[in-house]
Amino acid sequence: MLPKTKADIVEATETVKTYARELGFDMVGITSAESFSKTEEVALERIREGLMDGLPWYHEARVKRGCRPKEILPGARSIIAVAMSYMTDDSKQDGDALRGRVGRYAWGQDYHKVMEHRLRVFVQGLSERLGQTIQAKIYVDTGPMLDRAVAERAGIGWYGKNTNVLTRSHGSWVFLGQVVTDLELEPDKPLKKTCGQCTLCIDQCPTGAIVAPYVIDNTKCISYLTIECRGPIPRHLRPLIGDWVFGCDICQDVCPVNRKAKPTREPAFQPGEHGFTALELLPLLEMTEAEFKEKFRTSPIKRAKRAGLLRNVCVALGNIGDPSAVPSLVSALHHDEPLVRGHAAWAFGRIGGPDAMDALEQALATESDEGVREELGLALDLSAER
Ligand code: B12
Ligand code: SF4
Ligand code: SF4
Repeated sequence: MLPKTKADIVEATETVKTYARELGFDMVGITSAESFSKTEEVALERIREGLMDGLPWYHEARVKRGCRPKEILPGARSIIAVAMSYMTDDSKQDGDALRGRVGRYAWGQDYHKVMEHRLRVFVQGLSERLGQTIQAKIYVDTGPMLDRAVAERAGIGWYGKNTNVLTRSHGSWVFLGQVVTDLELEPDKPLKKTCGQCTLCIDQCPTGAIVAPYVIDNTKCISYLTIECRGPIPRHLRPLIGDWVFGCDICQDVCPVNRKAKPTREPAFQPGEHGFTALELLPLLEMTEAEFKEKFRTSPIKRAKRAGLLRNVCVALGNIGDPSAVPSLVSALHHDEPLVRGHAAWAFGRIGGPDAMDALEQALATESDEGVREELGLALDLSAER
């Protein structure tokens, strides 16, 4: 193939950007395939300091590979970074059912699937438009690359102190993805914006998970605790989770940049018929495995797995503290998963009252799991104090 002229590169870059927008990506930027050396340093430091604990799949080898695009795709020259908004209106919840909050990113369909499919169409179509076969690797939170670092270097947005990438037009309510490719394209420049003196996200995070500007302690973040954490939620953090049952948006809800965020154009991210802006809690406690799989089939919520979601539901009910939850929570005290039984016990301890005490004593008489027995004992002490 003949070497490309500057004009060819500019034309190809224009084609890439126009086509990405045609396919519904709200933002598109280009960066080189050079290594992300500073990012690698930062991420390895986070791992060594224990700030990424709890995510066994997030290890040093993964970070190193993800920060070296030419190891991912030999011959890589450019990375096409894309962002899609998931900002939708809060739908009004009628009635007085007990509800738990869901992170906005999970209100609609699973973005991994939606964006990955769209990027496959993009790469295919691009090859046709440019008249050449393109080597490409696609990622949407689906591989070792650090999606935020790519987006920042490609000028899509800047790092907020809550570590999210903030964009001018859509705030931080954007999903990020990228295509590593052998195409030669004109790189964009990173933006020069910063958070300035603002510290709202740090001040408002209920668990103190933003331990310094741009640094999250994963083990304290409600998003980790309600989505990725597979075991018990540390007891001292449970009261701070409030009514979040999947993810957390507090550090984004308070962000002034997000006040002007434009809504998404993407129908798949609308809560619609199959989406969830909030979950009605009590029916979830009765849900079978098959019902769980069916209800959350196309939703990111399935990642928590049924036991994890029910654990979260128990924590939220304990924090809401409404005694009308007691009859449903009794069934959770006898759930087949010890994880759920233990957190149901904790919820009873928080709600307190004679009915809760009775339920706890009856469960203690038959419970054989040591961890759950400990939870039951602590819950009895707590409800006795109330
Ligand atoms: C692990 C992970 C998590 C973990 C850890 C979060 C974290 N902050 O690291 C948990 C489970 C807690 C999590 C939560 C959420 N996540 Co998440 N997560 C990831 C994942 C898989 C890797 C992130 C990572 O590498 N973290 C390690 C640290 C080192 O990287 P970092 O936070 O990006 O840090 C950068 C900056 O802090 C910056 N930096 C560091 N020091 C300094 C210093 C200065 C001065 C500056 C300017 C910058 C700077 O450089 C770092 C490296 O790029 C990515 C997908 C991917 N493959 O990249 C999604 C991803 C980051 N998550 C995403 C989302 C949507 C969320 C949630 C909003 C979901 C929710 N509602 O609950 C929350 C937000 C919580 C928060 N405040 O970060 C989006 C973020 C989109 C965006 N606009 O930024 C991503 C990119 C997925 C995607 N493809 O869209 N997530
Ligand atoms: S997602 Fe919630 S818990 Fe995590 S850093 Fe933001 S405000 Fe804190
Ligand atoms: S709340 Fe303030 S400090 Fe935090 S990300 Fe937004 S602008 Fe930056």
